[in-house]
Amino acid sequence: MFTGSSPFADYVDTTFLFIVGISTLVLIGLMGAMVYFVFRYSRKKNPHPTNIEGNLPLEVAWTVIPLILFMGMFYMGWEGYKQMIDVPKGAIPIKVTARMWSWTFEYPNGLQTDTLYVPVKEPVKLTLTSQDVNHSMYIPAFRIKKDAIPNRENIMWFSTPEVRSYDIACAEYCGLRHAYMYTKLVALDPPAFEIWYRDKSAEASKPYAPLIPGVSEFK
Ligand SMILES: [Cu+2]
Repeated sequence: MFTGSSPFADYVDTTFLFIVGISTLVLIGLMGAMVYFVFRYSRKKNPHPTNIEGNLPLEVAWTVIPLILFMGMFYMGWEGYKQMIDVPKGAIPIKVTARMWSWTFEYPNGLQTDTLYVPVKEPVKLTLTSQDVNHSMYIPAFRIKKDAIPNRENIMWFSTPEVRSYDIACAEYCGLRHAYMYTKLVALDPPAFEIWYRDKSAEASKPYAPLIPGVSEFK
C-alpha cells in the first residue's frame, strides 16, 4: 500500500486516509460517549430517570459538524471522480474485451494481445466491454477499476509513471476461474513501445503507423 502510481494513486490514498481518519474519530467519540453514559446513568448512580427536553446548541452541533464532514468526503470523492473521467486529448485508444476468463486488448490498427503494452508516461484511454458476463478491470497500483459489461462501453484512462509491469485483475466475480483472471500491464520506453508495436503488427499482418507522435526516430 501507498506505493501507487498513475495520476490518481496519491489522490485516492489521501481520500481513503481522510475517510478512515474521520471514521476512526467518529468511532472513538461514539464509543467513548456510550461507555460514559453507561456508567454515568447506571441504575446505581441515577436511580430515577430524568426526562431531558431538547438542547438547541447540541442539536445544531450534531447536525452541522457531521454535515460538514460528510460533505468534505463527498467533495473529495467527486474531485477524484472528475480526474478519472476527464480523459486527456490525444490519449492512445485501446479496446478491452473481457470474457470468462481472460482479457483481450485491441490497438487502433486491429492488433490484439492478451498483455497490455503501453508507452510509459503517455495517457492511455481504455474502452471496456465484455463478451459474456460482467467483469471489472482493476489495476491496483493505479487505484483504478471499471466494469466491463456486455453491450456497453465504459471508459477509463491512466498513464504509467515508470518502465515496469503492473498487475491487472478482474474485480467482479465472474465464475469458476474468476480468481485466475489476471494479466499484466507492461510499460515500455516510447521507442521500445513503437518497436514492439511495429513488429507485432507485422507478425499479425496489420498496418503500422506510430502511436506516439514524435517518436518516429527510432531505428
Ligand atoms: Cu472476470
